[in-house]
Amino acid sequence: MNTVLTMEPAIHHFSIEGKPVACKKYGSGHINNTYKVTTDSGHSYILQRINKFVFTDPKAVMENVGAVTEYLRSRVSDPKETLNFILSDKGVYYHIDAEQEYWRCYEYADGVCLEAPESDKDFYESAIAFGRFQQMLAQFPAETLHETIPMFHNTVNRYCMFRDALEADRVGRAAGVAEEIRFIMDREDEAGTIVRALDAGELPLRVTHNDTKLNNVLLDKTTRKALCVLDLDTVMPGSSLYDYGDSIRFGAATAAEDEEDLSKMSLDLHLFRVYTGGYLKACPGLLDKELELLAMGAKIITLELAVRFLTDYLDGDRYFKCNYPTHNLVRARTQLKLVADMEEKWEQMQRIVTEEAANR
Ligand code: ADP
Ligand code: GN1
Ligand code: MG
Repeated sequence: MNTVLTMEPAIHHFSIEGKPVACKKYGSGHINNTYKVTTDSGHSYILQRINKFVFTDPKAVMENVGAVTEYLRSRVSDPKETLNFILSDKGVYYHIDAEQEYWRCYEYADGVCLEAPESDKDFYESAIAFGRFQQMLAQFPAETLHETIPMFHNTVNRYCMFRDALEADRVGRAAGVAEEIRFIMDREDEAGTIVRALDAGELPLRVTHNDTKLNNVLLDKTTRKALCVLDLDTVMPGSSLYDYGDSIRFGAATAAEDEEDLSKMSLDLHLFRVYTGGYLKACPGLLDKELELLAMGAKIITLELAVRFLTDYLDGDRYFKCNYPTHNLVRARTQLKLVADMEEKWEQMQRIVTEEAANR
């Protein structure tokens, strides 16, 4: 994946140190086009083309990201603990090229970015990073943030979009996924639990990250301590339950998000406990109702991701990057298998949350 490319010309519009000499595709994000650029003075940068299909207002994204990183910078002890964006020749945090594509550039942080935890400590540290992030943004003025993707984690609306895609059946794939559709529809009522509780004012609306996968956090190379939270594109008002849950969905799973052998996919209860303990420690302000629904957060976000992957499959793979034609279907199936396993382990998940909450 890290192939050497010719230099992306957008880099010349940012005030970087040295002359850019190498440019490689980088990382395994599903949304933006990411490159690592190195210069002759030994500096490295991340250069990204923002996905305009996903983020229809890239300026609003960069206003959010700029405001959040500036706010965090005034609260962290070391500038490496937050992303450091580079100004363009127009004095803003983005560059618009001749094709009206938006680019941004920020300092490459020399750390470890994992697809799966290599030890309990790695996963614990990611919980500390996301928990601390949540805690640091507790007083951030939420009303100043743009809703960069409207109703991003509104699971009820995700079901509506799923129904629309099913009805439209743009590429004729609906007939082949009847079993998956049934599994999803059988859980529709439960999937709305968080949205209903937010609407009823029983759960607080917080400033949340909304994309808390393990590969969106950076660990220190030597100490393996949490260094920095990445991918701030979806920082918006939301629920802590989706943030906590998404980390579990991705990092406490025994297989990759796109594992084809479903027998390999389950919930690792030990890692579930590790993350829960770390998150509750780093984010002590969670309310009783949030604690009560924490395990539900993990189940609902996993279901939501299954719905989103299957919606995109039915829609002809326009949203998530895919490496082969059934990639989204494979992803949806692994998520559904994980939901089924969580149902098997439901009582144990609830007990672990209660125990870790009591041990805080
Ligand atoms: P996407 O929205 O496509 O997921 P990300 O912003 O998460 O894009 O970036 C993709 C990947 O690039 C990340 O998962 C991480 O591996 C790597 N990455 C992003 N920012 C940095 C950074 N500042 N330093 C080092 N690696 C980074
Ligand atoms: C996308 O950008 P990335 O790869 O970190 C997606 C998340 C999904 C995730 C599934 C803006 O995250 O919502 O949970 O894929 N980001 C957006 O892996 O839709
Ligand atoms: Mg990412």
